[in-house]
Amino acid sequence: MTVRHIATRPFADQKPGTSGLRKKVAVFQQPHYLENFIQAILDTAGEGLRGATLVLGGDGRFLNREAIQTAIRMAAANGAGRLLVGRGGLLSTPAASALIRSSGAIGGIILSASHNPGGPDGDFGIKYNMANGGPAPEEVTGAIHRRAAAINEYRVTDTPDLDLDAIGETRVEAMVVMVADPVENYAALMETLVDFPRIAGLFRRGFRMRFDALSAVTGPYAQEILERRLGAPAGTVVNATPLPDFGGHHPDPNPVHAEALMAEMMGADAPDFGAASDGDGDRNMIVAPGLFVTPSDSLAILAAQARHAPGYARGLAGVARSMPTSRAVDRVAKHLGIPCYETPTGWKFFGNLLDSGRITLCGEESAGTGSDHVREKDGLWAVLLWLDILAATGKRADAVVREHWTTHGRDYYTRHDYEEVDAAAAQGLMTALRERLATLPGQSFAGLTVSEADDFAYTDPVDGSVTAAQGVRILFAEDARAVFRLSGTGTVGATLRVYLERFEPDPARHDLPVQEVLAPVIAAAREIAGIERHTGRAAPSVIT
Ligand code: VG1
Ligand code: CO
Repeated sequence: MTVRHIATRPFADQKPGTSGLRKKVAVFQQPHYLENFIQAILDTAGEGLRGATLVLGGDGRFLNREAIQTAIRMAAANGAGRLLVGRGGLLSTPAASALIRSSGAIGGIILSASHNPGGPDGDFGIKYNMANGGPAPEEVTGAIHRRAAAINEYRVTDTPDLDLDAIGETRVEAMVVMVADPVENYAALMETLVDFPRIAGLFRRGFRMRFDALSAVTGPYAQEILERRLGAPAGTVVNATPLPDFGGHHPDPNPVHAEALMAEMMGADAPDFGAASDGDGDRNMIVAPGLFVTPSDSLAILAAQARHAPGYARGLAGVARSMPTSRAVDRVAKHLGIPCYETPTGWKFFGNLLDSGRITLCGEESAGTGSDHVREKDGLWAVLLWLDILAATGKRADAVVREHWTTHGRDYYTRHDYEEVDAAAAQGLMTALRERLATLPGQSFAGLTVSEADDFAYTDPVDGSVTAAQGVRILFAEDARAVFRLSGTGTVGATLRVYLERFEPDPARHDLPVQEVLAPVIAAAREIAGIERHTGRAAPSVIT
């Protein structure tokens, strides 16, 4: 076969972050940039790649189709045996994870910058998932980075572009390429986890729902599952066609960026349930009529109620949350008598816990929830589990949330993001904060007294690996907490994330404005970290 060996030089910035390599589209458009990174992935897969199956798909953003064609030519040139590609080059992240697992692939390449904006001026990204369907762990992303930093050649066939829109099998030299329906395998998996006839009954009885796909990859999945298989009325799913620029949407499902859904759910004629997903379909946002459900609460509620769904009727082995996620799920775990693990931010840290059977459910404050059915967070799965719980209990979504608070107490929660801050200033803030940690306990700020302060380090209970410096935690004696860390997914400057929470056991105080309840914690956090002094910012750019 005709394999071309192309000479290249390393780029200094090909270091994967929280979830793969994310850069501005223009960065990926530099000659050899994409090819270098794909070659680094394939080199890291090594001999195992020869003759093996790989999964390939993306979230449909600008550059997706071109990058898919390049990846196909490179996989063939590097000796892969079979490539499973989603039709149109599409695969949501959880669907890719499911396909890797069910096809016996050695891994998968997912093209996505997830919740980051798309289009020619937006972001692009690429990540590698392992045979378990999960994001490559730290030692593998480290190896990919080292390989990319030393690369001098990549291999590619000179075959023409494939037709990505026709389902079927072709060959690129010796490699078989199968273009498959991106939804089918995923939808079949969902049918094994939740009770489809029971949810269909809900819709038959007039239950109204709005799912906003934000013109990103979940549109076709939500239409097939909600409208076609479960019988929700046509039009339940809006913004259902994946567009290269997401129709100008910022495909991040939170109250700020999903403002149309929020307005509808807060309105007089609100549907019974609202949901949205992100660019690559792994995040979910849940809105009850008149009430936004924080992702931390959603995780806790799903953990408390999962047994209603057939896939979880046997109960949960354990649960896990990322460190900045509120402690609401810890209370449920205690109540159920099951272990609760606290991991660094990023789904890759849940992999070993899921693989070893230590946990069944896990989640992050950033609208990520998932279970052991795949090794990624799964937006539509969380929506379906919510629907099944509503169908099984016959309760309204807002009632489920309020009853949860009455039983377990409410963890008031907010996240303040300071975006596109000068990178050196942000680092300076974190360094200064870390240096002060030992002196903080006992001191008071805005009426709150620091009880503990540390820099979170995680020891993986399965392989013993240690991941240090994952964010600063400040605990207050008043049962409140502030967490500081820098984002690992941004593409411009640095983003400082400040996570703020306070526990309230008294049901008479469960309906107060969130920012008001948290005002002392917010003030204390600003003071302790000297946010304005370091960043020049008097207020966050996004509050969720
Ligand atoms: C963010 C979130 C994190 C999530 C990651 C990837 O990372 O905080 O919880 O796992 O995005 O999600 P960071 O480092 O920017 O805080 V996705 O849907 O963008 O793959
Ligand atoms: Co995502």
